[in-house]
Amino acid sequence: MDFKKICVLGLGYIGLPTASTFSMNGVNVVGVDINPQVVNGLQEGQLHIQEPGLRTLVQSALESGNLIVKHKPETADAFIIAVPTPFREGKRADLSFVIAATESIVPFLRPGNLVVLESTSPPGTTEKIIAPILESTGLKVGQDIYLAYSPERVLPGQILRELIENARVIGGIDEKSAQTGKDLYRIFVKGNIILTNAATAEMIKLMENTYRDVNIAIANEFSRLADRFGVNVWEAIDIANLHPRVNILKPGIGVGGHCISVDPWFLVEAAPDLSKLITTARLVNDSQPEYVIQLIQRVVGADLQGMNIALLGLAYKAGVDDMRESPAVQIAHLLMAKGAAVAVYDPFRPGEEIEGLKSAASFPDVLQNAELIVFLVGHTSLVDLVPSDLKDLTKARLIIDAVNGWTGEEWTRSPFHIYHLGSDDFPGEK
Ligand code: SAJ
Repeated sequence: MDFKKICVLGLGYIGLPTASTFSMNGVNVVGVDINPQVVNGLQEGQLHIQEPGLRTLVQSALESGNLIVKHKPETADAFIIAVPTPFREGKRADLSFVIAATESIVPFLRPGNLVVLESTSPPGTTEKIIAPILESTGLKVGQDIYLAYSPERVLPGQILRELIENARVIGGIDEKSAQTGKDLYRIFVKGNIILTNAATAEMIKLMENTYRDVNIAIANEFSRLADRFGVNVWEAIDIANLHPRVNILKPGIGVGGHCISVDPWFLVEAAPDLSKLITTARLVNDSQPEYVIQLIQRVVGADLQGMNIALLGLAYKAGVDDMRESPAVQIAHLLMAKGAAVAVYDPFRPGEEIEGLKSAASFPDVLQNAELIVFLVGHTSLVDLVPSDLKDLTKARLIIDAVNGWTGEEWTRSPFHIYHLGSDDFPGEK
């Protein structure tokens, strides 16, 4: 099938790169977002999100004339739905954006159109929720129009490259839909395109992120066990990973972001009786910020009232500016609730207001009054610091390094006393 014009609904971290990449490959793209600020900003060349290379890509796409940005969809050969699926209370998937986006294309559907859902969704969503909405037009899915589920699998920080190079799964409601989906993504995807059915594709996406969550949970649990047994977990993981069938991930301050900390709950919601391990892994990762607070208290004592603590890094992971569901932000709030005087700094958002916290304008600023420094997010610019970069900026001599970024002799011999999460050096009850 030939795609001359497509409509992409939702211009966030996935929709915007996808729309821009299609338009740079000669397709006319109408990018749609319900948020007027997003649409107006993009029309003036302003981006509402940060991702390496995205600004240049979007600007080129807009300048080429192939990408236009609007509030509402219009007729097209294909529609891609890439809106968020957050969760509402009780850890249940909120499909209201997916449903609203699907309903918004109904007046513009024509025979021969393809609709692709990219948003992460509970198993069965494409067949049981999307198909009936599309069929309210009288058009029959599988006969008059094509419908597929194709999960995005790109890693924030590397979206533009992974969008093109990663293998792509396309789950059709029937074979013809899957094949039509392949024709569409082949326009720019260089990786393998694997065809399957819609429910399998939905499950694959959830399995991938759940697998990662469970793997991180066991790393976090290993770090607590290592602390109890007087072992350095980082060294132990490195050595264990030399085994050809072992690949343990890294412990840390918890799992953030809008994917891995959310998606496993979609499986739990769909089948709580069958997902005990998944539930436990979520609870382990969600409790990690509290564990970090306990580590801090083991170093400086239980009473944090009035203590000046500098937190380095606020993003949900290293190398991104995204603060959504960030365990670092959670740690800042937990410390403030205990009366600590918290100063925060993220090199990606200096001077900005983030979830009720104000990032210091510069690295020296965050250290000014610090009595304790806690290194939370391993942004390269922070990992690369050496003791002499800090020592004259602060009177603090205690550091808790939760990312194992400041190691080696220069740190051991420095005037700082450093405690590393998951290592054998923490005082107090183990
Ligand atoms: N984390 C650890 N230890 C690790 C790896 C990660 O504690 O060893 C933490 C990070 O610091 C972060 C969280 O986990 O807080 C998630 O980070 P991530 O890099 O593992 O994943 P995301 O959420 O940025 O992107 C994931 C990716 N999924 C997989 O790798 C299976 C990406 O490919 C998906 O497209 C994305 O979720 C998504 O949108 O679903």
